[in-house]
Amino acid sequence: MSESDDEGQEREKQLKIVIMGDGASGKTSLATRYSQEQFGKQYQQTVGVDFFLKRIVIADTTHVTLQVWDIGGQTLGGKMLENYIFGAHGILLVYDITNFASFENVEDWCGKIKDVFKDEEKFPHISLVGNKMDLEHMRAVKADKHMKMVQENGFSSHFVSAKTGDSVNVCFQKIAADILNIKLTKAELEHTSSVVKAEVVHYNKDNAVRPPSSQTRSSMCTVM
Ligand code: G3D
Ligand code: MG
Repeated sequence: MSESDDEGQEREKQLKIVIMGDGASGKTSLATRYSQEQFGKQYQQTVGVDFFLKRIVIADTTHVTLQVWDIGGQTLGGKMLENYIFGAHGILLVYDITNFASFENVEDWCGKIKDVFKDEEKFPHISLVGNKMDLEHMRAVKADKHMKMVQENGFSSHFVSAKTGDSVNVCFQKIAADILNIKLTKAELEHTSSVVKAEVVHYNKDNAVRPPSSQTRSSMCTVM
């Protein structure tokens, strides 16, 4: 399918999704896995990549472009952090299931989100994402602790492995569907081959403070 024969133009939506969490929790690995279906290669070495675009189809009819942002080395006190979060439709709070501190710090990351969105009408969809499920034998955060946090805060819940790719596509697919209020059937959740295109984007650092509007989506990006 070419770009132009997408007859459902008015149905095409773009969602800003931000991946947050402690350093080494696996944010970049998750972004790499989702965008390029690989682990620990190119993406991390690619200077100047702030987000990538991934076009997906939900429930066979809704075309969505996910604009996935990795906050990179931004810490909670980082000056640019608010600009990364601003305008997000969905936020993944990623922690490493083998690192308890990374789980505890999720609350602080969440506090930052509340701060940024305190005057906004729409609060983003927030998902608690336990990464490194391939290291189950080294788990330091019990699943019930994870579920308690999910329930107390109204988060959605995901467990993934960026390393093996386990549940990564489904995680993003489900988050996008939740944001758009589309209910996926079990079959659809398991059928993750509806990804049609992924692009890595170079985004001018000088402009990084502003999230791009949906109108400018592909024209302002350099596609690798
Ligand atoms: P960050 O972007 O949140 O800082 P990274 O995290 O994506 O750079 O990942 C930090 C380290 O965790 C990396 O290891 C990476 O390979 C590893 N990692 C990320 N996701 C997974 C996962 O799902 N399973 C396992 N086993 N490891 C993972 P190094 O050794 O390169 O620092
Ligand atoms: Mg990183």
